[in-house]
Amino acid sequence: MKKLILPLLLVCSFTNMFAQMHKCYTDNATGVYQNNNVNYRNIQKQNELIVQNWIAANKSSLKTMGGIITIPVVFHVVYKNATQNIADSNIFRQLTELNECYRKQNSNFSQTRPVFDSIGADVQIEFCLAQFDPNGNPTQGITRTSAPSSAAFDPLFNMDKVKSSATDGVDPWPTDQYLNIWVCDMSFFGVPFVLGYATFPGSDPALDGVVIQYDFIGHQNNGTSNNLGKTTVHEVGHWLGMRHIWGDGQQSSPLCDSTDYVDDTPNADTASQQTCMIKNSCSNESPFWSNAGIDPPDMIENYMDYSYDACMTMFTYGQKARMLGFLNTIRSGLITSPAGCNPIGLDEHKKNSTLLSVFPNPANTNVTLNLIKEGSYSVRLTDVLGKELKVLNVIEKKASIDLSSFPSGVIFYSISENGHVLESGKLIKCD
Ligand SMILES: [Ca+2]
Ligand SMILES: [Ca+2]
Ligand SMILES: [Zn+2]
Repeated sequence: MKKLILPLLLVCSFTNMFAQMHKCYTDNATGVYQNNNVNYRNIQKQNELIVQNWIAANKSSLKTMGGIITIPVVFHVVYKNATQNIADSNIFRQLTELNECYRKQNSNFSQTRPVFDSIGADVQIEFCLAQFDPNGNPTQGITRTSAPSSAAFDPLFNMDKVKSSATDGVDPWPTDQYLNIWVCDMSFFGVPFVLGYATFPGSDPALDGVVIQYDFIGHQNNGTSNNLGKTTVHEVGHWLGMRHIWGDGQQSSPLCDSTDYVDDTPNADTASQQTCMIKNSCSNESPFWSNAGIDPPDMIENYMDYSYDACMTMFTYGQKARMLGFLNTIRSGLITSPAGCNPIGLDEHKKNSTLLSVFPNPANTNVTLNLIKEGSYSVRLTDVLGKELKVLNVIEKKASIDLSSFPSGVIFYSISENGHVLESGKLIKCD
C-alpha cells in the first residue's frame, strides 16, 4: 500500500503544478536563473544599490523633468502554425497599449480611485519598433520564424528555448540596445500555462527580454479577462526593474513585510488573484502613507498587480523613479541605442507628431532632440521670461544643442516648420 501512495502524491503534485495558469512566470524564471548562476543574487543586490543611489540623487528633479525616453523594440514571432503567426496589427496595437500606459494616456485612468489618482505617473517612456537591425540594415522591428516541429516553451528542462536559434528560437538582438519581445505558444500539453515572463535588469544578456503568449499580444479574443494588452505592460515593467506590487516572497502569509522597493505603492499580503475585488490586506504602511495618516486599500489599479486587464490603470511616481533609475544606470545603453525608431506601427497621434525624445533632460551640457523624420525645422530656445537664447535650423532627425553657456533652470523649446509650431516643451539646465 505504501508503495502506491508515493507515486500518487507525485502525480498529484505534478498535476497541481501544471493545472494552474500563471499570469506571470517571472518569479519562477528568476528562481531558475538563481539556481543556474551562483552570482545572480549578488548582481541583483549590487544593481539594487546602484539604482537606489540614482533615485536618491535625482528624486527632487523627477517630478518636473521634461523629455521622453524612447525604447526601440524588436518582436520575435516564433510560430508553429498560422494562428500563432500573429498579424502586424496585433503588434501595432500592443505598441499603442504600451505607449498609452507608460505615458498615462490610457482612457481608463479616470476610473482610478481618488485615493490614488494624484500619484498616477506619466512615466515618460515610449516604445517604437526598431528601424535598424544589429547590422545597421533597415528593419520593420519584427522577425518571424517558423518552428513547426518543436515546442517553444519547456518549463521542466529548458524554459528559454525561444531565445536561441540552437533550440528553434531566435537569438536576441543586442540586449543593451533593444527590448527583445519573443512571441510564442507557452501552453503545456495543449493547456494555457504562462501568459508572460521577463528578465530583470542585469540578467544574462543571452536571455534578456520579455516572452509573451501569442494570443495576449495587443487586444485579441483569448477568452480571458487579460485581453487588453496589459500582460506585456506588466512584463516590460519587470524588465525595467519593477517587482510585484505585493513585494513577492510572502506567498499569502499575511505578514505585510515584503517590499517592492517603492514607497507609494501600498503594502499587500498577496496578489489580487486576477479580480478587481477591492481589499485592504495590510494596515502597516510606508511613511509615504502613514505620515499622512492614511491606510490605503491595496492598489488593484496597478499594472504590477494581477488584476484583470480592465482594472489596471496606473503606475505610481515611485515606480517611475525606479524604472528611470534602471534606464539611466544598468540599462543606459537603450538610451543611446543606434536602433532608431520606425514610424511603422506608431498610432496616428504619434505618426503626426514630430518629436520622439529629448535626452538627457535635465542636462548640463549637450541635449539631443530626436525627431521622427527629416524636415526643415527651426528650434527656438527661450528662458522663463520669454527671452530668446538660441535659434537653430535642423534638417536631420537628430539635433544636438549645447546648453553649457545658458544659466541653469528651466529652458523652453519650440520646434517649428514653415512658421507653424509643431512641438514645444521644457528642458532643465543643471549646474
Ligand atoms: Ca510598496
Ligand atoms: Ca493598506
Ligand atoms: Zn509579474
